[in-house]
Parts: sequence; C-alpha cells; structure tokens
Amino acid sequence: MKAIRPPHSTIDKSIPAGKRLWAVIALLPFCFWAFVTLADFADSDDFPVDLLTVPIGAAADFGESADFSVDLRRVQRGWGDSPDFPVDLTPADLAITAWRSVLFHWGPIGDWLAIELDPAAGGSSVVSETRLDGIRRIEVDLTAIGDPALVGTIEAEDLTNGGSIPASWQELADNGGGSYTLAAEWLPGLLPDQACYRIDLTGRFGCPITGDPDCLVRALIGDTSGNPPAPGYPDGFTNLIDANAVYNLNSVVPIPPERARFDLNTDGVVNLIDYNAVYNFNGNSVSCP
Ligand SMILES: [Ca+2]
Ligand SMILES: [Ca+2]
Ligand SMILES: [Ca+2]
Repeated sequence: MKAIRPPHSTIDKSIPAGKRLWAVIALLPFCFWAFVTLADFADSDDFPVDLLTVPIGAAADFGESADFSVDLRRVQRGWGDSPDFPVDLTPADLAITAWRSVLFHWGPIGDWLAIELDPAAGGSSVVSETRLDGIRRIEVDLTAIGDPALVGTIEAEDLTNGGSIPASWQELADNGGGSYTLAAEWLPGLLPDQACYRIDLTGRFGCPITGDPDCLVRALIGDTSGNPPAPGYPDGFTNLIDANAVYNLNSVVPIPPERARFDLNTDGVVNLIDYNAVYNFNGNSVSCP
C-alpha cells in the first residue's frame, strides 16, 4: 500500500512561527561558541605546524630565489579533508638529460647544430668537438633549475694543460613544460685545440642532481671518424681515416644535423674544403683520462 504523506503546507503549519523563532534564538549561543572556538584553533600556537621553512632548491618551484616560509594556516583545504592534511613541498628532482657542444652553421642550415656529448665517457671514447671553431658553447638540458642563484660561473677544467677557464657568458633558459637549458659560452681561443676539458655541475643548483653531473669533452679538430655511438668514434687522433670519412660525405647539402661534426668550417655543406681542413690537422691527437 502506498504511504500517504501529508502535503508540505501541513508540515509548515505543524511548527508555529513563534516556536521557530525561539529555536533560532536558542541556537545563537552555540553558533557563537563554535565560531570563537574555530577561530581560536586557527590562530592557536598549538596548531601542529604554523610556519614551515622551505629549503633552498624547493624555492625556485615557487618563484622564489632563496629560503622562504609558508604559513600553513593560510593553506586552503576543502570540506571533508582530514585535519592532518598533507602539504607536499618536496622539491622537484633536477635531472640532467643531455650534454652537447653547439656551433652555428651558416648557408643552407642557418641554425645551431650540436655534437651530442657522452657524460659517461672516459679515455678514448670521450666525444670530440671536431669543427674549426672548437669548443665555444656547451649546453646542458635540465628538468628543473633548483636555485639559479647558486649555479655560479661554469668553468671548463683543462685536464691537459691544467687550470680552469670560466665561461665568458652563460644563461639558464626556461623552455617550458619543465624543461630548461643551461648554456655556457667561451670566447674564441679560450679553450685551445688538442686538450681535454671537464665541466662539472656537481653541487650547483642547491639540490640533489640525478643524471650525470660532469662531462668530458675533447677539443680535437678533425677527429670525425666513426659512427657514434658505435665503437671507434672518436679515437683521439686526427688522421687520414678522418679525412676519408669527410671525403665520403662530399657534396652532402645540407648536412643532416647528426652529421654536424663533418662540416668543419660550419658553412652548412660538407665538401672538399672540409676534407682539406681535416688533412691540415693530420697527426694531431689528445688523450683524455
Ligand atoms: Ca660523467
Ligand atoms: Ca679519428
Ligand atoms: Ca663545410
């Protein structure tokens, strides 16, 4: 049998207006007590953590450049959240994802082309910067920037002749999407040929770094042979094997980006000019540790 419910008008009339008013008045002290208690709780020194200092390294994620504090009483939480709500202030990992030596190629290229470096390589497998301009610009890809104020001046440690050469200019660029590039440039002649250099980012950025924080790069014009990452490239010697490798690419126009190392004079074309350039440096060599 279907239940018979009284119409709304019947319910409304069951509580006289006078009683409803008294009920509201009776609740007012409780509402006031609840308001004062909640406000006091929010300002209480007993609140588990009022201020939390964020360490260097996390700061950059918040657009700050050094330590700063977060007033947790101002952190919003939604209805239904636990009072012990978590606030995750763990700094984003800073991972190094790529190292490269970069030069501008003219003519049909008209762009920067990279020789990809291998930060894990040592000895004969250290990648060579083969082009006539030598090592001028090193780029490092990062997934975060930590505290940019702590990066300091990038240096190239000369493992062949001793000493460290500070970069002439550097920048930290935001590529968007959590991708950043640190670029360091040296003026012509500061990093001579036939030398092995080490660039070390250990301890920079003020936060832990994953990936390989240091990279060796060999300055050896003409050491083009091989097909990286296949064994035999490079070998630390500029000789006729390297010259022939260039000759085999004669008249490749424009050069594919991955073959930038064969375009010694960076004119965007591999031809006999590049072949002769390698030939002129025949017999040069340098070893890396
Ligand atoms: Ca390394
Ligand atoms: Ca070689
Ligand atoms: Ca060329």
